[in-house]
Amino acid sequence: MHWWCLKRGSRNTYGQIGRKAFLVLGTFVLALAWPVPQGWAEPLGGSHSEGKHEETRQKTTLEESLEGHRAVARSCEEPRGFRRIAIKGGIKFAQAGEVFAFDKREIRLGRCEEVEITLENTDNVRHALMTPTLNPMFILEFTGPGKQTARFVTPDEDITLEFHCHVPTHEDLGMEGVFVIGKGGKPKEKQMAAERRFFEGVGVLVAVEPRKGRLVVDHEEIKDFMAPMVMGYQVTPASVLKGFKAGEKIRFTIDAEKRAIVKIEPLMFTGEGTVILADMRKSQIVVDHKEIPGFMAAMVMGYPVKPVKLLQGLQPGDKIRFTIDAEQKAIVGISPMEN
Ligand SMILES: [Cu+2]
Repeated sequence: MHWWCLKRGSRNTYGQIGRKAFLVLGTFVLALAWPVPQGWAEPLGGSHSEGKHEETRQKTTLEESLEGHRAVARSCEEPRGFRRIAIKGGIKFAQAGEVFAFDKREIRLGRCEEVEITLENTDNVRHALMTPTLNPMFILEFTGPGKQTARFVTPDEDITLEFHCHVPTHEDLGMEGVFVIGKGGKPKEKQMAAERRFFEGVGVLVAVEPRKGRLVVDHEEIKDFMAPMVMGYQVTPASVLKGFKAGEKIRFTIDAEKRAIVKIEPLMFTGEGTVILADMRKSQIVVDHKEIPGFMAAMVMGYPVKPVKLLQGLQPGDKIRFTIDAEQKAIVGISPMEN
């Protein structure tokens, strides 16, 4: 099966040869970055880094909280060492601006080491010591005053793992710290991606093949998943592709477990209407438009316009056809209509 490639609307022989080279290089880089199995996703072009890409969208609180609790580090199979650590937790360890705290805030551990933690809770309330990102998760939780002991094995990796009191609000009130394992460091992107299931991307459809349940999309960076590039993906179910055409801007959701795109939403809508006001200074247009299917009912509405030069020469009463980019929340294309 061959996928023709089309990038930035150009299609020439030299470009195609260049892209074949990119395909090989891209596959190689991809194999390093994320274990994409053959057959469901393949790069069809080089990274399109020449364009300006939108800043990565803000994550929702839910996503952030899921991310915070994602297991990123696995214990090693055979511990190479052993150590005991005593940690105390309670009101009396709090510093200025805090209510609760641990007496130790940074604990250095070896790689692949069995660690026995004895937590002394010096308050008569419930406290915990939890490492949410360790896999399997480590937790000690009990009402004090008192002591409890449990063990875990550190991963064989230079990584910094946060620990905190899991009792609601206690972490924000100061009860947190870090285990620095080996030299410490951020979790590897690769591991993070492998543990995560859904990824959202934005791009322009290059080809749609409903019968094969496939699409090709020229997409922006997909955070923690893939650099900007032209890629072919499986789509499941294939009916998700219904109604989409090449050239459309979309937002799509990749299910890493199903190895396919499982959801597509349009990001471009076309409307028709009459100009009420074209304001170059504010880069806005007010337009009395018909229904924009899937986007908005018929109404008089003001929209930002990008770039502002699209407004040049427009007069009240002009009939126009316009394109709305739902991601930028702006009109990004305007063309005059006859009558
Ligand atoms: Cu607590």
